Amino acid sequence: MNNYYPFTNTPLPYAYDALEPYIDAKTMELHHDKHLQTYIDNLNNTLSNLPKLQKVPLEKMLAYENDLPESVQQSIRNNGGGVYNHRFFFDLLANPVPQAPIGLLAKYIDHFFGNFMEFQKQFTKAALSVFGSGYAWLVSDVSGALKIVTTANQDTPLSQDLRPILNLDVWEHAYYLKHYNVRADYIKDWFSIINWNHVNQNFLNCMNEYL
Ligand code: MN3
Repeated sequence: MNNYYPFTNTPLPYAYDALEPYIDAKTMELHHDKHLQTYIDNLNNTLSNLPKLQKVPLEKMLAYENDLPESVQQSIRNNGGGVYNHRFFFDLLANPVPQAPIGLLAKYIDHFFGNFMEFQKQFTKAALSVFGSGYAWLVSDVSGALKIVTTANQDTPLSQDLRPILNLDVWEHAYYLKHYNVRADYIKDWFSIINWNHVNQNFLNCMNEYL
């Protein structure tokens, strides 16, 4: 994973068709090779004559985006967010996967949401509520509490002092070829390909920050 300028489009950790029948190969190919590539190219262009920012890791630029020079703030928010959010999203998918959370995360989900079914309900509701393009997230706040939040466009939760654990891209380009306009069907299919091993690892990394 390269976190500094110049950013490169690292390959998906699985084949384009690995997520079939839940997400089709063509969607994955376009999503990774075209959409993510465009964010990477635009981010590199934005940073090309800013040597100081070239030494700042992507996550840090996004966490402190309000401190960035005004002339590039919006571009880094959009394109840097586009790179961060897509990498995060793609890395948490696999097929086949365990169909429910594992490890300590499973216990925390039960604690904060009641049970996994209730979590699914609340997460689905949040993902459906995103007007236009954006993401739904499971995050940990500074007190270690789990929360479901949404972000618009390519905004990330990092600037709100939230630690991402899981995200779902609900831009239409993520599902339109297969699921057409029916976001609810896409969300349902996405629940079948969440790599809970990696999600649990994200969760444990967040928890370690507070210890
Ligand atoms: Mn996308």
